[in-house]
Amino acid sequence: MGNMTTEVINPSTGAVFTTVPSLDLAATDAAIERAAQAFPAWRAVAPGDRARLLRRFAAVVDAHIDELAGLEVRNAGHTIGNARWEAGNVRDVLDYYAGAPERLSGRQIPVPGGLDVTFHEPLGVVGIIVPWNFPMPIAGWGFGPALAAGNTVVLKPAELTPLTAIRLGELALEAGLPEGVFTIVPGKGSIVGQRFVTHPAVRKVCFTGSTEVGKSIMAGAADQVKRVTLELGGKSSNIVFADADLEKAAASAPGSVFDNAGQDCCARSRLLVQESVYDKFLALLEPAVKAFRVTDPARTDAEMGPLISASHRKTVETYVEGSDVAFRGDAPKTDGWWFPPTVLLAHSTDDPHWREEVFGPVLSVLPFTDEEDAVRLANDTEYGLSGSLWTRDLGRALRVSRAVETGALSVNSHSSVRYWTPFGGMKQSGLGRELGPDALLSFTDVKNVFMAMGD
Ligand code: TAP
Repeated sequence: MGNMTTEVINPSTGAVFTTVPSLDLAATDAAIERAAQAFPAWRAVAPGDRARLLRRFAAVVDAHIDELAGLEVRNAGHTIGNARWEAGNVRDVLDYYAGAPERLSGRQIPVPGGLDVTFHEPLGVVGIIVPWNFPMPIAGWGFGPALAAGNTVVLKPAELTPLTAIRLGELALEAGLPEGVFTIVPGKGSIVGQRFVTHPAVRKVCFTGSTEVGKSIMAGAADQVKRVTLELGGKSSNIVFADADLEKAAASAPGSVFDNAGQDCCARSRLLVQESVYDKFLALLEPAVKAFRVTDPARTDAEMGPLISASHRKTVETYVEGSDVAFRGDAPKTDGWWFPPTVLLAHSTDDPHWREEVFGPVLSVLPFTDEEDAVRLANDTEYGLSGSLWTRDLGRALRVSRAVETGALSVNSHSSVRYWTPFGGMKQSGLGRELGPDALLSFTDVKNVFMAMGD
């Protein structure tokens, strides 16, 4: 292990509460080499046995939900309700992909002169790079299907939020996964993360984080034609048509952008309201925003905790300074990186809070005239991750769903992530899809085998 350490801070108080190792290049190489050595035996584990091990891993995670959730409340300021869901999501994703090893079928293709079959071969070592905003789920969306397909995994948590990943690595061993199959490599993106990109034994990198770093990873991966899955930024729209259930749309809008203090790539941080109901809708929205409970995230009634760090809070603040504030909620005035839910009126599509990903509890509002205008405004961004639309008109719901360029859209709700269904971005929000029935195949390569029949 490298001899450096990182201080881990509780964002609700600003206080350091533990330290973790930060691995250097030699230690990273050693972890990758152990993962490469563990690969042949892991891919050879019989499908039913690999499935059983993943189910056991899921069961061990389930037995530690409260502990894992408690770590995330302290380390990331997530509300306890969210953190329990997140730990449960790791369990569910493991259970879901535990069904995969026994169903990873190839095809038999009719050809003359013999037998032709395809195999979905595991890639080898998969490197997973995780951001700080959802440390547990994003880790699980990578390692669940990667392990199920027969790969070994090295995983780098974000420096700010390493604790749950480190614990999941220990729980994997407790569940009986062999040494080297799933290794947590805490450290810096510029050292550990970069090494996943450059080390030839790492055959695929799954990266979730900023579009800027994602682009550099894609460029770096080209050198070895390394596979990548990228889940990047977003600037998603919540489109409210005049014919919608306005009360319901207004009541749910705060959660769609302020959940996890807005540090969610799927946050509906743009609110598009049809102009005929614009004033009425804002009047309904104001009390909902003011009632959004920002408090100690360990409290079961907390709806929002603090931002992740002091520097991130400064960045978020720059979007509010000098902007037209419609109304704001409340936040504790104590130590810690608190920020109140804030609604801003956009005056132009060039306003930075309308155009850029704020990644904080800031909602930018703009009126639109008709369906065509709504679609044009929603698509006026380099991102394309998620979004919502509210209408009672089924035809319009279908037309707008097809027209908005995003990877995941919900009608009369704000759902983006369900482990049964594909998740990922269009345009500069990403490349590839996680979760759902097909994600497994992105951790494999197809091999075609022809066997001559003979005479
Ligand atoms: P990033 O700075 O991109 O960091 C993400 C991860 O990449 C961290 O583990 C980071 O390590 C590592 N990293 C940084 N530089 C690297 C490099 N040169 N090579 C390899 N790895 C490197 O983003 P962030 O600030 O953590 O997260 C916020 C952003 O991520 C937002 O823009 C958000 O939209 C996006 N995001 C997107 C999604 C999805 S699903 N699309 C989900 C979450 C977040 P360190 O720990 O050293 O920084």
